[in-house]
Amino acid sequence: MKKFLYVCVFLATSILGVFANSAGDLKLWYSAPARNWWEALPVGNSHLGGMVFGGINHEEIQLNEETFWAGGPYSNNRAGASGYLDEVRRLIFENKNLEARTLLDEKFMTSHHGMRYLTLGSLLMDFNCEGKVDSYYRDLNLEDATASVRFRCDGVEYTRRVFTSFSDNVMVVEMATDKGNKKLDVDLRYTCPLTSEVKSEGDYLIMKCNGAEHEGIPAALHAVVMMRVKSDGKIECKDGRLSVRGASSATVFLSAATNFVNYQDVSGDAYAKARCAIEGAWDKQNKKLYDEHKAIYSAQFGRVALHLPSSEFSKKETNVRINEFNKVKDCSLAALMFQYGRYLLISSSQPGSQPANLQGIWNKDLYAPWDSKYTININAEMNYWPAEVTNLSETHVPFFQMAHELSVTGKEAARVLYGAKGWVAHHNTDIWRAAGPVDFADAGMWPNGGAWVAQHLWQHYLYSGDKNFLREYYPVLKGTADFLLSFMTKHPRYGWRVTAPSVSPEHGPNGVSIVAGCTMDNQIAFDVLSNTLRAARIIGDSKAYCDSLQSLISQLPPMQIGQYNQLQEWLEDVDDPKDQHRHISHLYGLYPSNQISPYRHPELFQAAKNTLLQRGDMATGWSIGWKINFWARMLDGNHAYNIIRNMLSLLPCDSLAGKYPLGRTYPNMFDAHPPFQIDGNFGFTAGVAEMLLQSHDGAVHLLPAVPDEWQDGNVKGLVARGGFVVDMDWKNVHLTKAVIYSRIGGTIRLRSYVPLKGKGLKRASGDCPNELLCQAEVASPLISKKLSNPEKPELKRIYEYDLKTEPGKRYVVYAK
Ligand code: FUC
Repeated sequence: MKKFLYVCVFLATSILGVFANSAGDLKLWYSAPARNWWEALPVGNSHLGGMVFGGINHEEIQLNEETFWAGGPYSNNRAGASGYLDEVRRLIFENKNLEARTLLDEKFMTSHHGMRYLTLGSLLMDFNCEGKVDSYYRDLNLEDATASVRFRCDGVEYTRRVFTSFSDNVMVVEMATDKGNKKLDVDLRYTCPLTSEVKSEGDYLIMKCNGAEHEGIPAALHAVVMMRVKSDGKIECKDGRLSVRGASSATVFLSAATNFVNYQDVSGDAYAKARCAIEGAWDKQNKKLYDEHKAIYSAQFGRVALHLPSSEFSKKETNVRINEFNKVKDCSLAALMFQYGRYLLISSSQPGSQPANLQGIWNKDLYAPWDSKYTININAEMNYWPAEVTNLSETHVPFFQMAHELSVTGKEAARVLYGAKGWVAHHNTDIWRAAGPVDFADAGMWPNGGAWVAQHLWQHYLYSGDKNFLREYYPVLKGTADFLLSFMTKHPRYGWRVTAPSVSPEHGPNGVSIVAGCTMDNQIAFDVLSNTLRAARIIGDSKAYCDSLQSLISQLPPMQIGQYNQLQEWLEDVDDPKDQHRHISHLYGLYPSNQISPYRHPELFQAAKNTLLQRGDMATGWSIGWKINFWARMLDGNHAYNIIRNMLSLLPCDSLAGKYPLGRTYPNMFDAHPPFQIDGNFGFTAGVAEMLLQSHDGAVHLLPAVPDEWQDGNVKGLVARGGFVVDMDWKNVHLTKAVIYSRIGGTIRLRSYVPLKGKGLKRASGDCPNELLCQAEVASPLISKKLSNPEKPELKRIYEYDLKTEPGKRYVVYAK
């Protein structure tokens, strides 16, 4: 009896030990295998992705390779379209928007609406665990980017660990039984919904998967997946299976590649690439493989730490925590979601890879929602909002590369569609960098996709101060300004220069979206022109060119306040205060841009707030992500936290969406539009960062929007414009200490709600002393004549200090 008790206590403590460990802020964990894809856990190294189900007798790892897309190089610029531009404009200016839309649908669209991102099928694993199973546990560890499974079957402990190596570009699946027990039998095979063939080649099991035709564009890509196993058991590779028998451990090396070289070239050797990856990894000991993987991953992930108050509820498994988030106090779940966004960005976007698409790199379907493409009227940009501020600048690189490639395809689009100079892209693109309009005119005729994407180049410069980077990408940035210089036309009624035709994304008064010069267009144009102007001055472009930019800036329409004290979405005052549309495009100027400041233009700030209140707090996943950032910019941490609550609400899976109308987070913490769209995860992460640190409005604002719920906490490693890395501690929602590391020197202007002390701190005086921090401006004078309720925003008192820094030095400041 004593012995039995001892065994029970031992088992209980070891299981509790597991649970206690896994209750940390950096693990997603579960007590049962995934029943569906939204419970499976994502691993990825930006090229290769896997969704790990963690089954007991039957494991599935759904596979993706980032370049496996349908179709092949193509263009969707409609020949002859530019011949109809004047007619379209005439109709718009005569208020015949419906007729303009009909003409656009007829003359500007093609049958090519973008290619789709494909799944690569799955790796299936069948085991021999027939007996009684207990002590099941699986997790995703954000500290080392591994997914693990363990359980006991008939008293034998089985473990599995999966990672997609950042150093060797292979997926590694390590399996073992405890105490060298030779009980491990496993059969490995592939399944793929596309036409595929599987063959063995020595001890390699290889699948060749044909790509897919789409909208008449033939499949130019195929993929090769291969795997090989190391084990102390007996290995056999035949009849479409790799089998291991009587092993105590086995390690699968799996690789995948396509013949994609770049958006114009599909002459790659998929087989050679996949084989080379496995051969490169094969001779390494498992420990070395893991160590090298972890070193690369954690060098990025480990730069930022965030601690928010935890409670007894934080110890529960992840799906339970999401389900209970709105009923109990478990603030640290928001920290986990924040870090998960960083994990997903690192795992889906690395230099040399494709940018993260609508689902990052994780897609189980042949026909994914919205083709899992790049929607560049908000979603793809949102993916990269956390990149600089959460210290993951290298993840931004694929997006810069995409901007460069679009500047090539978009030059042709500008010429063919509008007879214009420079380059343009519309509201979608894909791996082939199609730049023409897609879907239908009301959504697709939006000429700002390239312009918005290119703003990320300027933002990278503001965070890094890297003039070589600016020089390299200046032609891309300038190309968006060149387009506007030749495309924007004088509005016959108002005299302002406007974009026409255009839309305020996916939204229009009276059901027609086609308009001239909506507010978002004007704000984007202001960014394009004024940031290109700054870059032109740094690079030393001609005075004549700078003057032309300046002149167009002065002719842009102003932001306007309408009859409901709202910021107008269009040139005319036609907003509906009851409209809850997910796109709040006219607040682009509030976030991600910086054209609406509470200090410089309080009326405009108040109007933006009214717009936000009118649109409400609930939305699709990505729109909630945007709203967190908006409320952070409103300097209202409590409201931002309410939006966080809306995001952290469980949706078990898509088939139950009807029963969980408010569910916005799946059990695996993927964000739910629904369906799954990764932008919501990235918008969330950027939003939390924005609540803690802002640097867009002439200063580095420490803790601008901490909610009351986050009483005490600390954050390390966030980055401000000007290249300042900031650590902060707070108590009772007030800053107690900040440590600032200066990467490139320069004076930092600090803004805080509490008075500060510290060596070298001086009360701020005069203009903002750092050009990377003083990008704050409003396009042109505000029209406020219709403001019927001129409420001033209630702002907390701020304190501002200047601190001169040297590159590579650290500075400490304290609350007085
Ligand atoms: C835009 C949005 C949708 C969705 C799609 C991918 O069309 O309006 O909500 O996010 O992109």
